[in-house]
Amino acid sequence: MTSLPATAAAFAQVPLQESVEQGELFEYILGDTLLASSLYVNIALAGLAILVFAGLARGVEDPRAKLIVIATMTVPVVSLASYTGLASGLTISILEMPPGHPAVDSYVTVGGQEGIVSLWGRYLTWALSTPAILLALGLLAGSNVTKLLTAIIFDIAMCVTGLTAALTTSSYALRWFWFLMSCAFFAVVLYILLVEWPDDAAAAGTADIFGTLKYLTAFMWLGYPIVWALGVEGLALLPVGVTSWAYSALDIVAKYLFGFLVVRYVADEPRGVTAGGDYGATSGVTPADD
Ligand code: RET
Repeated sequence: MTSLPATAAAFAQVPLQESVEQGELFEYILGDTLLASSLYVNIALAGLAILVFAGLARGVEDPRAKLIVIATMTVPVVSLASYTGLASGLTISILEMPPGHPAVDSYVTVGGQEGIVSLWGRYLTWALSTPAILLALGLLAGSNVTKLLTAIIFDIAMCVTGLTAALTTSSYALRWFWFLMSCAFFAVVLYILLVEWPDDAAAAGTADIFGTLKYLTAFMWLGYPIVWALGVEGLALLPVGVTSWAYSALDIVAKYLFGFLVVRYVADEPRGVTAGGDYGATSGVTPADD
């Protein structure tokens, strides 16, 4: 039997995980103008984007065109909730990094807890918003279901492993291992976007708009892992406010400008969007019987 002092000593070794109150995080964010503005500006823009997209798509009749609009509108809808969750302190934590992490020198203390400010809610909600972006792109390109699902599944895997990288506190090397795994999944998404879908779009007659969206998406999305690597989660070369603004700036283009271009194009209901046997098209094409 273990003696009482030995049990007490064992308990003393268990690190007590102090939890920071949401209210303390909410106020901490408000006290950091750069960090706060990176979130609140996006709450406003997400709300505006929902209204603008709905206004642009008012007269859309074709079910397939409507599906593309709904997929695109999902993005600011998720974004509004995501940024509100971050700003309220709900999806933010103070995390103590593993030994060797460069951010150890730039810790903050909130509610008695020391660590970095991790806005992990971003990675979580990307698992909902980025599949919607890919759904809109895949539908525009006239992708088959196999490619569409492959892109979406690997994209969700990318976001979840990115979240895991951010939340790993056991080992510095393990954080980067998760990061690399996420990059590998990202490569699959980029392959479909840049190699597979352009041919489909050419066949569907949407090559012009798809060409623009393809470059916009590939270029902007490549920015996210770069920000992760340079930001407070990775090499900690950028402070938390700058890291957060970098993501927010990428979001403004990758979500709102992207969405605007998609909805504006689809609102005219061009044949490339309404034709094709799948997804409730109205052009009178009889679906294949296989
Ligand atoms: C992480 C870190 C791990 C490695 C990779 C990443 C990629 C993230 C991307 C995010 C795109 C987000 C968008 C959000 C819009 O709502 C998770 C940063 C590869 C590509 C477009």
